[in-house]
Amino acid sequence: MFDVITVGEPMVLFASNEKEKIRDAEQFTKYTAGSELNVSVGLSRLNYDVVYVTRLGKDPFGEFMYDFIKSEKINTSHIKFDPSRPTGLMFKGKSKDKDPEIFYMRRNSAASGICKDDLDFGKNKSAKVIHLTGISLALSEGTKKAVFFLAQFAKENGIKLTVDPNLRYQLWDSKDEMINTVNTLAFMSDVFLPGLKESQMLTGFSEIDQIASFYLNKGVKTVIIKLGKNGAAVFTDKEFYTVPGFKVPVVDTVGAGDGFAVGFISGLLDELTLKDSVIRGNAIGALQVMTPGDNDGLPNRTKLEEFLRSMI
Ligand code: KDG
Repeated sequence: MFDVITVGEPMVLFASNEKEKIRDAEQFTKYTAGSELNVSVGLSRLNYDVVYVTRLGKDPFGEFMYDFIKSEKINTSHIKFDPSRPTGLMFKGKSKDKDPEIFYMRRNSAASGICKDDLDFGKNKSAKVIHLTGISLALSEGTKKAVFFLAQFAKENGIKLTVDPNLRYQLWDSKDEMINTVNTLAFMSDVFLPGLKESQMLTGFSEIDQIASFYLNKGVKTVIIKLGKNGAAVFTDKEFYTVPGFKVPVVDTVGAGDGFAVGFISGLLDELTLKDSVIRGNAIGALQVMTPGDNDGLPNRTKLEEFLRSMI
């Protein structure tokens, strides 16, 4: 029995050390990135058994990535190498008060060749949570099928499904296709985790209660709208409340949503209350924005507890 299964594309990330614009940057630091990878890293650091399904190129970046994934003790049983395609790359400008410039080199990457056949879990049919994002829906027809296959697998096996829309406009041909596809996945989720702007784009509504009703009426059990530094708004069919965020010095905002997912999912796995899971989500989101990479701020249990104690 796994704790969590997820599928996605890992990328080697080159983050500018000083310049805001990638074209002006001369020095970069090498990191790893990819939303579902970040979530896998965070949950593994909290000692969960996470199966991360992906494909890597048989190139120096794929080898670097594999070593990183192994060093993070993520379950590698569903990672394949594809010698015919490259590992995805991502570049990031430096910016602490707005979203940084992002440039991808990921078209036809090894991970865009992920397909349903990569998702054979044999007799080990069970996991406690499946976590999916809209990024993998956008990479190729194969990754889209893989994501919906896993969503259906969650439904059929009574596995909790968490979905983060993670809208990446650069990856979609059309806005309508993005909205329809991501909403189809969102409607299957038990817990839907959009950011405020994303949820406005996906529903056409501006108010959080209208947005939440839109998804609750489709059968989603819990809708959590992430409000950045203001925390998160939580909606179920019985209750609504907001949980304030933690005020921390921001170095880079990328990865905050993945940090939130890590904290929230770990709360579910630890059987915390919904509210305490959201507090943990806010805490790990805050820890992640204090570092320049996309997963380098994700804590182990000791660091998480220290942070929560320091914030009282
Ligand atoms: O959520 C953080 C991700 O956006 C980042 O690590 C890279 O997966 C990524 C993407 O597609 O932008």
